[in-house]
Amino acid sequence: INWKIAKEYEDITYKKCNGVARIAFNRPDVRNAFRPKTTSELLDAFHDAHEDTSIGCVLLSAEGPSTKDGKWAFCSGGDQKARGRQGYVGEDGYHRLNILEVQRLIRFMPKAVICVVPGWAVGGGHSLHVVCDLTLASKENAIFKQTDADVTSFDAGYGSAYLAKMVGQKRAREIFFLGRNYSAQEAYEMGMVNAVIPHDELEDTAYEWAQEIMAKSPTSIKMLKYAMNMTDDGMVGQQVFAGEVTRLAYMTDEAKEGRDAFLEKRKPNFDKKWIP
Ligand code: 1HA
Repeated sequence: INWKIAKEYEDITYKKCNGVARIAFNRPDVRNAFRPKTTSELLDAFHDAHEDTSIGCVLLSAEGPSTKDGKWAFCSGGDQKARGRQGYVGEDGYHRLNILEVQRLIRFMPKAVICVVPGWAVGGGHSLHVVCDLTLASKENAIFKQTDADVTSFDAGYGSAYLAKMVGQKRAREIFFLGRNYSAQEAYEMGMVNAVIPHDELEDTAYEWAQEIMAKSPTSIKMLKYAMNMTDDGMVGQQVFAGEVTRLAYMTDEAKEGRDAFLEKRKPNFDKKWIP
């Protein structure tokens, strides 16, 4: 894969190739924990991937392994060293929880986001995989674990309640209440991982999945994602879906007539066909 660097960051890498964007955590020595700088950079990169019309699919992955012990991680959640009394403290001294904004960008992105898990997916890192559209996991190295109840930093949104819709209530409660380690295979059997892939083939497979998705009609992928989101996202889900319905309506002759009539200060002359 001939990845080209899209933008240089400190805590993440951001590359593009043939319509696929790859955003990856790049703090492998702390198991890719995120601090406010990391989340700001993620927001910037996801925003770019959202706006870039040449991009059809996004991979959320991680660099590695750790230079200290050679172990792989996707993300170990919020950097506990950066945690203050009200959130995670950035260079500006403010306390933030802006990983939740990252979750919303992934959720409402009009393109599929594939989570690529080469190692630990823990705490807020586990919740990120939950919110992505698809998850591919390293057969040898992926481990899924929820430590939120160990460190009193719990995701009471998508990370837990949406997970329960994915794996069932009993399993989701077990994951959060016991905080055990689950292998890629176990996560697959629970229904929260789409495929278990040999570690060496993980990134290439994710790229191939992205290319397969991109051979489909972009409008279909977008509307299907929003349709599947909508049942869980309440009025915001409807708002996102509704925006796209309005966009499709704009493309009709009726909409053109409505706009033109207003601009020409005349009554609109809709072709009165009430299509059943
Ligand atoms: O739930 C939320 C939120 C919910 C709502 C709104 C916002 C939220 C924001 C964040 C979060 C959370 O993410 S809460 C959960 C926070 N994360 C954790 O509790 C996981 C902490 N890490 C671990 O349990 C373990 O490190 C591990 C299971 C991921 C890996 O274990 P392992 O392989 O034994 O490695 P370990 O030796 O523990 O870690 C390697 C290095 O990485 C250590 O540093 P070193 O001793 O080499 O200096 C370790 O301190 C560092 N590290 C790992 N995870 C974190 C970390 N440093 C800071 N923060 C971390 N999360």
